[in-house]
Amino acid sequence: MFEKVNKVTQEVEAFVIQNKEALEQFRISYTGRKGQIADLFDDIKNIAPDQRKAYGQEVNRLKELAQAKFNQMQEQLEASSNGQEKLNIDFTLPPVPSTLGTRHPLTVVREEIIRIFERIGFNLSEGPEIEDDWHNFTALNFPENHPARDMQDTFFVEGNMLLRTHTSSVQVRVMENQKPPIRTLSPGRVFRNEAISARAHCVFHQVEGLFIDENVSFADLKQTLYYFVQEMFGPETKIRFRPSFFPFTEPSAEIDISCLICKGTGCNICKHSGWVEIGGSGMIDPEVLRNCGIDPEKYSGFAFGMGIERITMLKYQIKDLRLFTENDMRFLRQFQSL
Ligand code: 2U9
Repeated sequence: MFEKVNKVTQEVEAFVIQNKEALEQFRISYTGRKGQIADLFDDIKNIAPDQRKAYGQEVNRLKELAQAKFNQMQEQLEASSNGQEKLNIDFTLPPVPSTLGTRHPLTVVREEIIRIFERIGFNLSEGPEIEDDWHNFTALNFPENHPARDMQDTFFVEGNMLLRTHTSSVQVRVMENQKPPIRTLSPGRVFRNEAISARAHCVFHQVEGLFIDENVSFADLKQTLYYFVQEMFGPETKIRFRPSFFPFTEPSAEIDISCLICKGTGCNICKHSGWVEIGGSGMIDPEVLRNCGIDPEKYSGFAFGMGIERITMLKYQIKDLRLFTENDMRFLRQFQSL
């Protein structure tokens, strides 16, 4: 009988457990309820009474040995089961192509504009898309009968609430809540009641800048925008200012850059003028400063505004504004990935 115990002990010690199937086989053969160790315990009734104690101790030792081996191998196999699955991968197979998204071209350009102005100390400001008449029009010197206040140009929501037609309303809020010096950039979505075409949309994006301090002059405006144009469109790009009119700036100027396509020699894009318009600018009207609680005797400032769609179309030679909202993957895939 003791020989049988020795034989099973040797078998248990020699049993190689490499995988879950072998572990199960080990359990069935040795540690399980109907395994060989259970049989050995049953055999105790056939042992001479004076040897039963020694026999019992031997079989118990074997039982502990087998159970310890089972537990250890079970733990090891569980710990390495993930690794085991990974090892089954065929590394010679071609990789599965990753489906990385791309950033929308308007996002790419908006972030580039922000980075350029951040480098010269501009911070970012945000405000509501649904505005009141004061922040969108009155504070900015729009006369009572100005055409922009007409239903045909502005989406009215209820009473004197409307969808902002420019992000200047954000800057009015900044001026009302902060003291100069102010250097802020407000990118955002704006709304105008216009028919959708290749050149116009009722929802588009603007970025406006505001710079207010003591002794700010038109020279500061020109130098700031010159820096922006060089950074955004390249060092070869020229800039020019054309006199204009806006209710909220005086004097006012339209901003043109030399045509990126023909470099100023004349082509279809610039209608053979050599110049393309990128936005507007001017010195903040003293009346607007006063409306927003800033003393125009002490402070002066400049402001500018640009359409992000327009800048993007010029930079990437996009001919139709509608491409920005159609979400055609063939168009979107051409832009920078995340
Ligand atoms: C405050 C005072 C003045 C912002 C300015 C423009 C000129 C301008 C247009 C460009 C193309 C809008 O997207 S567009 O249609 N913007 O021409 N914007 S000056 O002037 C401000 C802003 C805020 C308090």
